[in-house]
Amino acid sequence: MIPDTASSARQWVEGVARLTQPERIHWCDGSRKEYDALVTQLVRDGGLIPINGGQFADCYLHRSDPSDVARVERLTFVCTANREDAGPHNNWMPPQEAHRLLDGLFEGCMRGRAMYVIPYCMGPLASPFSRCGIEVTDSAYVAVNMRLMTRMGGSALERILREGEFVKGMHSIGELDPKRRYIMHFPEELSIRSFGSGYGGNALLGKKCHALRIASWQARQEGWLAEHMLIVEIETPDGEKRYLAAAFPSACGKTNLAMLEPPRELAGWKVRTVGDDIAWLHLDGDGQMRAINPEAGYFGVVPGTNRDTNNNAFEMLQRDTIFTNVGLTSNMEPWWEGRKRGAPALNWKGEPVKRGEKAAHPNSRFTVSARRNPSYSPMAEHEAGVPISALIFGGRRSQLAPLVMEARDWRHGVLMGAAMASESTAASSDSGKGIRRDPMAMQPFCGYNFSDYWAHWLSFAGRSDKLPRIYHVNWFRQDESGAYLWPGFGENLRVLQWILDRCEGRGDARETPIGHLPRREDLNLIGLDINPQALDSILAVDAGGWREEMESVAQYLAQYGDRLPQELLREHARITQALG
Ligand code: SAT
Ligand code: MN
Repeated sequence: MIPDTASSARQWVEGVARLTQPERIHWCDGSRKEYDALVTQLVRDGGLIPINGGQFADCYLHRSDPSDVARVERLTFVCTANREDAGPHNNWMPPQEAHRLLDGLFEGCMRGRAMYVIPYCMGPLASPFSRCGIEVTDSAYVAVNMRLMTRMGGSALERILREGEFVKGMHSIGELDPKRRYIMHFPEELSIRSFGSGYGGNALLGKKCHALRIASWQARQEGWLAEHMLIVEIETPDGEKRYLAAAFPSACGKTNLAMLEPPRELAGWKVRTVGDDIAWLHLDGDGQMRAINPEAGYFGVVPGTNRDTNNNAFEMLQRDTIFTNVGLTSNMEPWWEGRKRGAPALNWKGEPVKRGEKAAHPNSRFTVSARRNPSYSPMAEHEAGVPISALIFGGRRSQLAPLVMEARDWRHGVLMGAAMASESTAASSDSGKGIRRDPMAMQPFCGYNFSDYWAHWLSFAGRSDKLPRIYHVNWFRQDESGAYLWPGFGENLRVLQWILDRCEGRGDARETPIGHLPRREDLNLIGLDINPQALDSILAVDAGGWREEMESVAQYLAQYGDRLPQELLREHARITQALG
């Protein structure tokens, strides 16, 4: 199991051990036996709390440090040799300086602790599109989560030894001191160093750090895309399977859409999950875009999950799940806002719940293997990935953005993605309040200058004439009283139906300056309980509001200066002009 001393993997791990001085080194094999042993040890040390085994078999609760409950963008850096390559949207530090700082932090940090060596593969083990990495960590919680989230252990290590190349991830929880916390990326070295946090997105390095920040850099060099997208399979009543990939910011419903349950009126349609967070997109030899999900599990937002909002997720959480920062009922069941059953006794910090206080942290999470999902698509294991019919962008916008719109061509679609904006959520501890621009839902995750990223996106138009169509959706419009205008959840399938109809050249639409929008009669509304005025307002185009929006997009894009692709500006000018 432990590789040869001559291998680059072994040499790198030994170098890390010399720096961090662990008491012992544990090479993870990824077996169930090892997982159970790590869980037992975590329970003994208080890192995991067993949950009532009656309802929830083999489920545990982890309470993170109260200062460490979400990603911290302020402390996340992309360290490229040339500052411009990281771009204005990333924090940057010269690589040498970053290494010096981190060497200081990592020096001796694992004294008296075990060091876990986690070889993992992002994507199906046999897929040519998959990429491997090794995460070294002093957190057993990270090791058990990585086993649920990735293809981890012996088979990944075999592939690493065969290929000789892997992403090097070094992680230590340090003292969990927010003042000594950094999540640093070195795309040119294919390496990641994360110190001082045990939280998912900062500590499970295969996920955002590798599969998005480092992979987006590699993808640009190699001609593909690493995106913050779910991948969903939709089977029509005729048995035709279609695949969509959709980018929404964190905590905006990717997991719910990926696990959507069709409403009763749409019986005969089936929806299955390929991925809920990340998609790696490639063009095949015919110019067809195909997607793989690099992950093997879900790290999803818990609050709001119930039988009505996401029955598949609710089902899968009953077994082999690690909950982080939820509350507990008096009989040790996990509890969260929107669970709809029972009452909390303890909050996420383990204190008695006070009246009016939330028991679960708004960014509390579940970690569970994708195989537990009743709607998991077998195609998620397919080496060649799934063919993508349409790409969808979306944000949480209480105003302006209509229910759905279609870009008139690829270039317009790239601008739609670049102009995305969303209200902030609890997934990041420092994104502030209000609306922020979040291009392609990649603001926190794009590992290189957005100008170059948009140029890379635009370049696909010259490489294929079979590219997927591009759409923008918004499930979150509200009226003046704050009530949602669209029911969302399962009913979103009606919007996906229109999108698929359009892709097959069937569905109708009206042309507007901001794109093609369905009229009321173009949507399948059978059995849908919705107020006609509400429907009209989410299908309307507010030209004045859009003129202001385009002005704000222009201001946002201006910060990218001369590096910004002119094509994007020309597209912006075309739409502004059309708006009059
Ligand atoms: O914390 S994660 O980045 O893993 C989840 C999210 O915020 O999308
Ligand atoms: Mn995410």
